[in-house]
Amino acid sequence: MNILRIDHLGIGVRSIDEALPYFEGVLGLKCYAVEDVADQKVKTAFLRVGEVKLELLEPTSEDSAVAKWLEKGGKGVHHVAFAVGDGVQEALLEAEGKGIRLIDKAPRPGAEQMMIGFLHPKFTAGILTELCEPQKP
Ligand code: CMX
Repeated sequence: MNILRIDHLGIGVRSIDEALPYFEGVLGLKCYAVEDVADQKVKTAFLRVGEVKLELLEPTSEDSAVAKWLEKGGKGVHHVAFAVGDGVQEALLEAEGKGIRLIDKAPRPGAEQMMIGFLHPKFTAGILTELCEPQKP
């Protein structure tokens, strides 16, 4: 599948404003971008940790996937995002061919000008898995 690295860890929070003082004030990380991802019904805040990023996810609608996850008691890491080298579409097809249920049949836009696609956690050792690559210009 040509996984290049972990791109980011998605961390679900009720409120970015309430979570940031821990990440910035205690861990000393810096939030460098805040972005609404309308398609996913979340507001995101990004912090860099070496070459990996943390993506804080605050639901912007009660019917967003993150809101439902929080509502059911979800806490902390919500998903792991892997950067793929040969395209998200190809990686999704490869995963499907190996029996993995796809959440996204085709890549869709995510934060930071990335194209993203999710694999279902029931088929991925319980880890909601995102595959991502930079959008092509
Ligand atoms: N990690 C692990 N398991 C998860 C999960 C998560 N983040 N979210 C849900 N699940 C599990 C649930 O616990 C549930 O398991 P059980 O059947 O054992 O109870 C199962 O998946 C189904 O969950 P559900 O609550 O019934 O919710 P849905 O089926 O409606 O949705 C999912 C689950 C994964 C398909 C949905 O959350 C989804 O489409 N996620 C992908 C999109 C997303 O999360 N976007 C936000 C991030 C945006 C970004 O990074 O830009």
